[in-house]
Amino acid sequence: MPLGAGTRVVAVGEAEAVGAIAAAQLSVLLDREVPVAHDDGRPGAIVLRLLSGGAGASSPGAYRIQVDSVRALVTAVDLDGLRHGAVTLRQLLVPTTDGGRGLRPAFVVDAPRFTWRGLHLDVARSFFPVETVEKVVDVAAALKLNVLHLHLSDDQGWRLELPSRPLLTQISGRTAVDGGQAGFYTAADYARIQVHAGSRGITVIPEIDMPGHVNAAQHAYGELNPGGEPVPAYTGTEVGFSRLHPDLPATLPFIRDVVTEVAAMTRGPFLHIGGDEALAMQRPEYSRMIATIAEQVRVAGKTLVGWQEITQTPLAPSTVVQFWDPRADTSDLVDAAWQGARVVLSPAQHVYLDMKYDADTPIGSDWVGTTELRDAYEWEPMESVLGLLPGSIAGVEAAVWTEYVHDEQELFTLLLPRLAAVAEVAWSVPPRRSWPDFAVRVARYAPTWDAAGLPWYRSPQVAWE
Ligand code: TNX
Repeated sequence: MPLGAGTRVVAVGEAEAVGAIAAAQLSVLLDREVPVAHDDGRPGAIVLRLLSGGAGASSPGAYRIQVDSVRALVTAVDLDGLRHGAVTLRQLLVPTTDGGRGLRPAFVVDAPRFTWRGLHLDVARSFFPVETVEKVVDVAAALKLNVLHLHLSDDQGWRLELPSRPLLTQISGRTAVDGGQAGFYTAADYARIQVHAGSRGITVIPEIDMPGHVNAAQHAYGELNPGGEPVPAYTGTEVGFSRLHPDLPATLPFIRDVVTEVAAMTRGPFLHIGGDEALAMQRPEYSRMIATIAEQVRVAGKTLVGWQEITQTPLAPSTVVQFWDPRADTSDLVDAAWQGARVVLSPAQHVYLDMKYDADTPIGSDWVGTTELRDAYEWEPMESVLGLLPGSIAGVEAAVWTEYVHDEQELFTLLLPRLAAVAEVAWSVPPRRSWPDFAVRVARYAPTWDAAGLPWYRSPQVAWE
């Protein structure tokens, strides 16, 4: 179907907002205004059709595309499906013989394998402004991801302004890892990120890391320390040294207020409490603290998410547990999953996108090794934690930690192209995944990244144009 003066997006009712974003993106690609209009039957329409009453009738996020010589039709039973269809439609753009552009004829039926397809971004070690986060959201949405997990606090900084504890950001919003940027989000900034993400089908999950990784909180509030005095700011890259003290009178009110306020500011159903690397605590004490924090999350009406270490504690069946450390014993994690927890897989050796691509990569870390594009692609979620039942895997989440990633340039160079690889593992079933095939297809993203001004890594494993 040729695209040109008559091209328009037809989307009515609930689908209109999705249609408006699709039209705006097509306008950029075609360098001409693509309007959202009602269907008058003339050729050239890109119709986004939302079937009503489909909940339960089909898998969430599924879509169907039919493109012939006169029109393109995207059908879904939910808005996520329409969004996914609109993304795939852009990938059907081809040059036409007369030097213009068109959509190639196609019939596509597609649905995600996993409901949780995420990206974790550490804004605590190095801060990234709202504009950068919005660019990350756009990149994620173009890969059909649907979760943005923001690591908002750590030893090096606190990034979300909270009414009850203003010093968290007044003091620890100004600190960062050595070489990293400082800063914080106001409530309005955080709302803006969530609105932008939401309009692209992405749920924001805030993480406040406790009971370890809390030096920034203890730098702002001395009452969280046994001596009562604020600790110095921390700008290094060690982990596991800081901890909350459950016996101090200020600790429980701190946890309660932080959890309550973050929950109230958050549109999505999840609250991530970290729980990783509390190496300065003994197991029984750690376990009690997690139970206390989990109770506050429950009272605040959110579903608890935590790193795999939280499975040392009995958890409510709805809890989401995030696997990350391939070195760790996973028996508690597997038991928790058998008892009803849902598991998000972030195996560091495949999806920690702060790892260097190879030994010559100037930026990134290498504690789990180097991760070339193929390493991020060739792995199977069902095999990453042995003993899990397929039904307990919620999905897959890539992660970028920012001890050694300090600006937007570095961030996107680490994300692209590897995020495309992880996104495909999260979306496609094994029979639909093949490295040689992906290596060809991934090259087609490069012009779109270039057009968006996004830096990316020219992996030698791909024959880029
Ligand atoms: C481990 S993953 C961490 C982070 C580091 C990361 C660096 C996890 C739950 N904890 O604190 O930033 O490795 O790759």
